[in-house]
Amino acid sequence: MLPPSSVTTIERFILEQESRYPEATGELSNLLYDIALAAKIIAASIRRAGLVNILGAMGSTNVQGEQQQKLDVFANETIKNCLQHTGRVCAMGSEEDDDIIPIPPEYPAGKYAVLFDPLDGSSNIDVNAPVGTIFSIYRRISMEGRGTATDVLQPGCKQVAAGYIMYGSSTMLVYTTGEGVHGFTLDPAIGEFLLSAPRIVTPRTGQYYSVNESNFPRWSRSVQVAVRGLKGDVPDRMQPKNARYAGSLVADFHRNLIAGGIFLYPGDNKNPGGKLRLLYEAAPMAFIAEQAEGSATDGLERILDIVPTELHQRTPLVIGSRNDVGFVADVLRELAARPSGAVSAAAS
Ligand code: FDP
Repeated sequence: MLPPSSVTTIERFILEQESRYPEATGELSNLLYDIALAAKIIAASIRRAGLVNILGAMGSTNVQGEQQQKLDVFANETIKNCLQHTGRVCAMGSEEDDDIIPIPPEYPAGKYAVLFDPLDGSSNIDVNAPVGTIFSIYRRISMEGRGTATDVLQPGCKQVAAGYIMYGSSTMLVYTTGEGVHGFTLDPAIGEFLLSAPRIVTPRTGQYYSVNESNFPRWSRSVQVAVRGLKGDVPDRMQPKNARYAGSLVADFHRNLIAGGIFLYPGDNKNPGGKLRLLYEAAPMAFIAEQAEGSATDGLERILDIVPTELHQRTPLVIGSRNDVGFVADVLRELAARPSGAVSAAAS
């Protein structure tokens, strides 16, 4: 077999990016490797998840007599263990933990705050469908010592990096540090993430819309009209789209990022604030979407401008190709101005 002529590992790529900034200390680069390491450990564990029926269910005792952890707990602990001892992080926040996660006293605190959803879409695990990890990195605001709530409660526009790992037919890590969006595929044979999608740009108008339409009766009329518009109700303004919904944000977002499309999780009359978490899901995905020339809104406001007040705050989310998100935002705005009216056939 011939050696590959040009393979870019994630390490080489991050180092090359870092070398453009002579003042960079390398801490952010190392933090990104720490996350990549956690991703490899989680990916290996997910690959074995389908064997649990044969080898023993999660949460039960395995053949060595050890207690097996559920995958979401395992993913959460893995990320914490990979980040807490390095001296690069001052505090963490996880979708799985109620409160801010302090760095243990025996380890030094660093200059970054990291937020993560360790295993998003975890209901998909049981059916062998894709799941993901989402992460978001902020520079700390507090001056010294352990991190505080101010370090983790920052608006998305202050992120220095964000990304996700999709555990699908292959494992992909996609991230941005504000210089475009880059994708890497894990080569399991050598255990390295290799550059597979440099500088991802999402199409201006997409082919797909992704939304849980079983919530249709509980949506406001304006959301109903906007979703009907995506299906072809106002053809002069929006060509009909094809539906795709996996029920796993990372998988739905990733498909739309590459092929073009829009993902929506609006509020409804049961959950007016929506379902998805601002800090662990919406803000990091919004940073990636914008860096790929897409956009993200809660219907009224740019996601990246929302200032969080709570760690587990939820938000409605409309994210993806710029023209599609713009269409939905315009319809919501038009109907907020005249709630019982119809949308105009042509864009205002
Ligand atoms: P899950 O509950 O399976 O963890 O926020 C979590 C999330 O999945 C997203 O990944 C997904 O997009 C959404 O919820 C799916 O929610 P619905 O089942 O209500 O459609």
